Amino acid sequence: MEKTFVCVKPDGVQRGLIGEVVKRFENRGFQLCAAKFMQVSDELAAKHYAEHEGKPFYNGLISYITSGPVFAMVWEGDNVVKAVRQTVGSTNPTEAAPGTIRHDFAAKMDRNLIHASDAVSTAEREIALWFKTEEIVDYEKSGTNWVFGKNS
Ligand code: FUP
Repeated sequence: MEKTFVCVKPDGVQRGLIGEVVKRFENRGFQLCAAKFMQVSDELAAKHYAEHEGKPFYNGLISYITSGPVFAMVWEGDNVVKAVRQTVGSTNPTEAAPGTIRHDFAAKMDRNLIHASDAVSTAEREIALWFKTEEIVDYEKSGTNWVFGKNS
């Protein structure tokens, strides 16, 4: 099944929002496949945000993501990339829809709490960057059919 990469950024960790984020994805029925609490190195930050290198906000972005520990995760499910982005909300919290994580807990783009992969190809790249293959746990989650079952 499809997988995506999600990371509670340093502001989310410091504000005690790890549980809130995990709860929202559990509530939707997605399956947690991997998680780790870690300090992001400058090297990992640069690889993760390589597409933004040279932009005016790049240096600040690297300082932000390395400013404290993060909680990195892999989630699995049908259309999980799109669904997780929907729950996360727009990059700018003042444009995020009510009910999304960024709307409900953030106020500006420089402190938008959470990262989630924006496409299946991005998810594959980010999961490989942040996790070793053996850190991804493959298991049967009970009740999966009640979330992802088909009627035909
Ligand atoms: P997202 O995928 O929603 O995290 O957004 P992007 O990949 O476009 O941007 C990554 C991060 O860069 C955002 F979380 C916030 C930051 N950013 C800025 O600070 N200024 C910008 O103009 C664009 C992005």
